[in-house]
Amino acid sequence: MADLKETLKNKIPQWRAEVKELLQQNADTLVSTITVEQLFKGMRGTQAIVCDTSYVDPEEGLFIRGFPVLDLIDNRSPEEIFFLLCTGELPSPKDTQALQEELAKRAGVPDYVWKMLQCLPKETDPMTLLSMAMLAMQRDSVFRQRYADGMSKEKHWEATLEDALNIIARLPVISADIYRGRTTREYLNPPKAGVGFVDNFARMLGIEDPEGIFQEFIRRFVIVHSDHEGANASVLTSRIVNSTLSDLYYSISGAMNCLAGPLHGLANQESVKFVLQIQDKFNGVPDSEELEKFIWDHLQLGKIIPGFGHAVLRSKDPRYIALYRFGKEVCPDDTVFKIVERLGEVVPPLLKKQGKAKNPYPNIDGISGALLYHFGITELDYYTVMFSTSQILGICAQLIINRALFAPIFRPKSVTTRWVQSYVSDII
Ligand code: CMX
Repeated sequence: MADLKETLKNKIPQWRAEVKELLQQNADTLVSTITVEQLFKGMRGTQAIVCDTSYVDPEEGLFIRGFPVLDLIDNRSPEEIFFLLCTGELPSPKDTQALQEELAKRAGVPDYVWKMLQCLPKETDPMTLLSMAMLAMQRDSVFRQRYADGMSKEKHWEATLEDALNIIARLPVISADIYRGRTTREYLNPPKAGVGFVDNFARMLGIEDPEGIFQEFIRRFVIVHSDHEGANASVLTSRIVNSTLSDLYYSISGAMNCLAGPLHGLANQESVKFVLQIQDKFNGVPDSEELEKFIWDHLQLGKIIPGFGHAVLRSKDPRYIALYRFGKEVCPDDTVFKIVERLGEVVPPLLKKQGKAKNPYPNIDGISGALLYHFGITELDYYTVMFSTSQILGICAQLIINRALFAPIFRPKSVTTRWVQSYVSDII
């Protein structure tokens, strides 16, 4: 941790200087405009946020600090990815080990969290449990305590880093417990010192894994979900909450509540539900013609095909490609995987024919749930918890950087529909 903190300490003055210079020389330079359609349709495509941790190229997909995600997927750990997201540099093996050790020290979850989770009704949605656990721990926020003690603005990022490390250490433990609590009601295996995020998370979930294939899957799953720019709905939510100087616990709980929506983090479970519906209807894997008809009828009813399309990407999601390749290696004959594979062939031409979706290709949520299902995690409402547990790496990194750069409170201006009507009529 000393190494992560030291690296950040060395870099932050330069980042601050760069932003200061940009603002001094170009404060009024126009970088984006907004159309009436963007005003009414979720500001889609408006360039309104700076995020240095990752970038989504419409054609090539996710880059993490300049590395295409496919270059990181084969051999990097979540600790390395977190270091990279925060600093822009891959850590040395020594730095990685130091970070792992630091996280292991912080993994103890306070007792009141377990008590709270255990007294909630069994049917409580797992995302609600996760978000409540996050909020419950807010009392431990280092940022909150130091702020109350009069911490200077200069030090905000250090307190945010402290909160981030505590959250990253504890969240896999809480997430695994939520899973085991729902499935077996058994106590979890406590985290082991000396092993990393992935080994612990995979082991604590309690899936039989004699050859370590599940663990390998979890590593990939965490990396592909770790960050996706700064303006997707959940990350943007966390940034808005954090911009008020609310701490990471409040900010991440906000992101989780946002991720729980069907158009966002819930899409992976919706996608598996859809695949299971196909499996039931056709008693297995339909042939291409049967599937084409089924999909076309579905589209004619005005329904969406979960796991396809994207607000920014305009080609096949490389995160989908990464998990598809893995699935092809480990479970090519699994029925759910085969249906996913067939959907990947059949759906894009039909979405193109329908002519509405700007991106007709599969996204990550079109495959991640199918692989979880293959490994025996069949509780679909748990999938978003896995997404969230991975996404905290990127959110924490973004918020540490925002505090380091003194990001101010968000306050765009809203206008009324009457104002827009009057504005456009003046132009005509
Ligand atoms: N199936 C059917 N129709 C779709 C579609 C899909 N998978 N994706 C987009 N469309 C439709 C939209 O509903 C919209 O229709 P209307 O004009 O009638 O409202 C039209 O095509 C245009 O949409 P768009 O501009 O291409 O897409 P948006 O930016 O509005 O929405 C997204 C993006 C992801 C919400 C949308 O593609 C969708 O609902 N996909 C299915 C859910 C999903 O897989 N979500 C996971 C996204 C992954 C991520 O967040 O990283």
